[in-house]
This record gives sequence, structure tokens and C-alpha cells, in this order.
Amino acid sequence: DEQAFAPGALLLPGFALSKAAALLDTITAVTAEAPLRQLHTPGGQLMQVAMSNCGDLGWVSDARGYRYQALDPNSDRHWPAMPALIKDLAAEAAQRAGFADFRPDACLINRYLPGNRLSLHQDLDEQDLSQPIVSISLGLPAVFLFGGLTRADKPARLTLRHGDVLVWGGPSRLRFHGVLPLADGDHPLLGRRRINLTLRRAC
Ligand code: MD3
Ligand code: FE
Repeated sequence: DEQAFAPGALLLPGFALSKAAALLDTITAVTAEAPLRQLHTPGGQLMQVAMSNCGDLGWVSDARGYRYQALDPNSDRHWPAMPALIKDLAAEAAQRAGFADFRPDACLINRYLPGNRLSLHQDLDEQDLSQPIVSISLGLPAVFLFGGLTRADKPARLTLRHGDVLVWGGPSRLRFHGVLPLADGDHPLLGRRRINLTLRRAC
């Protein structure tokens, strides 16, 4: 029941469901080494969503800007390695969407608590924008906003549920997108939170 809901965008409902518990275990291990933290935007705002990374490169934001870097700024150590479970799942999802050679080098971990939102933005910090982005949703459902190629385009809404995987490539790669404030709830596996894994080829 995969669904191409925009050119280059493929929703794979429940694609990660059978691996959710194992994914959560790997995320718990990664965030024990590189703890989730709230970053500041270059403009000085504290982001609501807490973030960490695994893989060769991790996405960070601070007063100097947005970028990918090999070291966790909190520890000056390399980010934890990307677990094969996550890398392989993302490559398999990308393949289904027609990206045969997706080799992610960066996995951003986003942790949402009730009330947390992510404002509308474009993902522009990656070198090769012909490479897709794969996102894996775990825990509480979230209302995802996907807009057009300008901020003025009115975004459509899509609920992302536990186990859903999305592939964004081609003409959808540069769409504006965001997440509405997370509604409270209690997920059987994750409790009162949502975790999103976003896999990218950063360099
Ligand atoms: C559409 N994360 O990390 S995932 C992000 O749910 C981010 O945490 C959101 O936006 C989250 O940058 C959305 C789905 C997603 C990710 C990247 C995209 C959708 C996208 C890039 C282009 C278009
Ligand atoms: Fe994004």
C-alpha cells in the first residue's frame, strides 16, 4: 500500500513496524553516547525538538549557522556509528522509491515531546540534492506539513504514524515542510514522545 503522494515523494506505511523495537534499542544506545539536546538556531532561538546524530556526519546548529560535522560539539568526539539496522532499512526504502544507490552517511535523531513543533523549512545543507532523504517515524503520531517550493505555498497535511517511512527525492526534495505541535498521548512502545530518524547523504 505504498503511496506516491507527490512527484518524488513515497510513503511506505508501516515499513519499519516489524523493526520498531530493535530500532528503539539502537536509538537508546546511540543517545547514551551522544545525548539528545536542544540546539539554538543561528538567530538565537532554542529549538523545541531535541536532536542527536549517528553516522560519519551529524547535523548541528548554533550561532555560526547550520552544518554537518564529524564531531559532536558537546563531547568533541565522533558521533556514534550508524547502526546497520537503520542504514539498511533506509537503503531498502530508498530503493523502493527508485533510488538504487542510497548510502546515507548522516542520521539525525529528532525527539518530540507533547507540544513540540518544527517550523516550516527547507533542507538545503546537503551537498548533493539529487540524493533523497528517508524519514522513519516512531511513537506518537504527528501531523506533518508539506508545502511547495516557496514558503507562500499552502502546505498539505499528512499524519505520520509509528512505523511509517517516507522517501523524499526528485522534485519533492526541496519542498518546505514542518511538523505541527505534537498532541499528547501514550504510545505502548515509546510513551509520551515521537522519535523521527532522518537519513541523508550529507557529503
Ligand atoms: C520533505 N524532520 O529533520 S521528517 C528534518 O518529522 C525534518 O522530524 C521532520 O524536517 C520530522 O529536517 C520531518 C520528513 C521529511 C524530512 C526531510 C524532508 C520531509 C522532507 C526534506 C524535503 C522534503
Ligand atoms: Fe527538514
